[in-house]
Order: sequence, then C-alpha cells, then structure tokens
Amino acid sequence: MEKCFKSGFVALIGRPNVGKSTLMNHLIGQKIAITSDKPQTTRNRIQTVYTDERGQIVFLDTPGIHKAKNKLGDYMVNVAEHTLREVDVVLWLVEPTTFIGAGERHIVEKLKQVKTPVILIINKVDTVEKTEVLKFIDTYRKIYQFAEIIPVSALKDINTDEVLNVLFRYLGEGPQYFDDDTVTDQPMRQIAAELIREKALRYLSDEIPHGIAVTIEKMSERKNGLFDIEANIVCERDSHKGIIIGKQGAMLKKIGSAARREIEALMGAPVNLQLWVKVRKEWRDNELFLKNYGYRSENE
Ligand SMILES: Nc1nc2c(ncn2[C@@H]2O[C@H](COP(=O)(O)OP(=O)(O)OP(=O)(O)O)[C@@H](O)[C@H]2O)c(=O)[nH]1
Ligand SMILES: [Mg+2]
Repeated sequence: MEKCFKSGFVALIGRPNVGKSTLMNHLIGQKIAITSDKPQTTRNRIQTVYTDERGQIVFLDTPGIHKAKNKLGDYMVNVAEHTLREVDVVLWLVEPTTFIGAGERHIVEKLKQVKTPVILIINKVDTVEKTEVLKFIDTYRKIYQFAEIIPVSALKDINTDEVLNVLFRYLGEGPQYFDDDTVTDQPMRQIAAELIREKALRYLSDEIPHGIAVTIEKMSERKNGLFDIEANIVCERDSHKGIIIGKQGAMLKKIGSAARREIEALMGAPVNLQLWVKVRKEWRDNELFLKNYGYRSENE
C-alpha cells in the first residue's frame, strides 16, 4: 500500500523578537529569513518549503504582532493577522516566561477568531532552567486550548525535529505544491535586499534600523559569471545618513562586505556590491514609499 503524502500551510506568529524567523530557518535547514536581536526585523510574509518522504510543509513567517506606531507597522501587523486565517496549522511562539502581557492576550483574542489548530512553541528554553519550563506550560495552558505545547530552542536546534513530527500529525493528505528542491518563493533580489538590511540592523545603533529600507536598483550578470548589484539603503534623516556611511565610509563598507559575503554564498557566484544611502523623510508613513519598497497589502 502506498503511504499517503501529507501537505499544508503553517504560519509562525508571535510577538516581535521571539524567534519566529530563527525557528523557520532551522526547520527548513537554510537561512532564508533574516534575523536580529532587534524587534520588528521581519516586515513581509516569507514563504519557505520543507519536503521529506512524509510530505511537504509550506511555512509562512510573519512580522511580529505589536502596537503599530506608523503605517509600516500597521501593514506588518495586518500581514501577520491576515496569515492566521489562511493556514492549516498555527505555530505561536512565546518567550520562556510565566508573564502574560497585553501583547499575548491580544494574540489569544485573534486565535479565538479562527478554528485552526494552534501549537504553542515555548522558545529559547536554552536560556532557562529545565524545571522552569513546566511552569510556563502550566500558565499558557490556562489561557487557550492548544493542540500541543512544545518547548524548543530554535537557536540551539533543541526539539526542532519534534516540531516537524507534530506538524505532520496535524496535516492531512494533500498535493505536493512545490518541487522537491524548492526552498522559497522569495526572488533572489529580495533575499539580497534583506541580507543587506540584516547587516545594517546588526551594525547600526538602536535608533536607526527601524527607519531603514533597502532597494535593489540593479542586478546583472557579467559574461565571466560575476554579479553586479547596486542597492540603496533608505533612511529617514540626514543625520542617519551620516551614521550609516560612517567615518570615511567605514560603516557602509562594513555593512557592504558582510552582506556581499552572504549573498555570494547564497548565489554561488562572486558579487560586486555597491551601496548608496538615500534620505526619504517619514517614508514609514508614506503610502507611496511603502509600496515602492515592497510593503503593499495583498488585498489591495
Ligand atoms: N537564546 C536563544 N535566542 C534565540 C532563540 N531563538 C531566537 N533567538 C534570538 O532571538 C532574536 C530574535 O530572533 P528572530 O528570529 O529575528 O525573531 P523574530 O520572532 O523573527 O522577530 P521579528 O521578525 O522582529 O518579529 C535573535 O537574536 C535570535 O538569535 C533561542 O532558541 N534561544
Ligand atoms: Mg522575524
């Protein structure tokens, strides 16, 4: 008898910085979504694919759900909450703590509006005592009827295989949506832009990163296989532009060479990366700029 092939869509949701993108990257075994120690790193929905002999899981990484302070924030929260309604299983990631705040309660309210099974992932358990974890499970069990609760460390890859095992239990028989070797639907241009933004997040001080967008202006291949990429780092103030460029261009060089190395590894080809810094005042509240930078609602 032929074994049934399972498939379905799984959303990763939660507050900013809980480790959604880190977990997704570890589940698929490749870094597609950028991560950082600063909240609100992910801005768009990022789709990736995991395939093995049991079936195929399409993961949707979403921006952290938070109290939006501008139109970009509205857009991000909208993407996350919209995704909830389109999937077969929800993975809700939380910090390892017994503290349940307004943010968590807001998410519970959203979850109650859908019938989708919700698996609670208590992430970052590498940072707490093992004995503590039972308390977190107990606290969360009281606020929602979860299909399962799984303690995990996305970063240290603890219990991540168990997440896949459980997911396959909750998915039904279904078609193979993508080829065996498809990992994401993100175009290379977009991944390159995100990698540049990730390095900017890493090296710049806290105040600037949230106001940054990266656009790829040119991406072309030379006859010898080298890629020329030209990108703009967009920021909101002249003073920020100065910081991003740095003394004699040192900061921009640092961001550029770190990004170039990762883009080269991903593309398997040498890359000549040129970065420019542009100022667009208040772009995060400007519909036109938001659209230009790729933050456009699907239901528009
Ligand atoms: N110690 C520890 N750190 C983790 C773990 N998972 C993620 N992190 C760290 O938490 C930070 C946030 O991770 P991200 O994956 O960017 O979090 P996110 O939920 O995608 O954040 P947003 O995109 O901003 O919503 C990064 O510094 C990660 O390295 C974990 O299991 N243990
Ligand atoms: Mg993220």
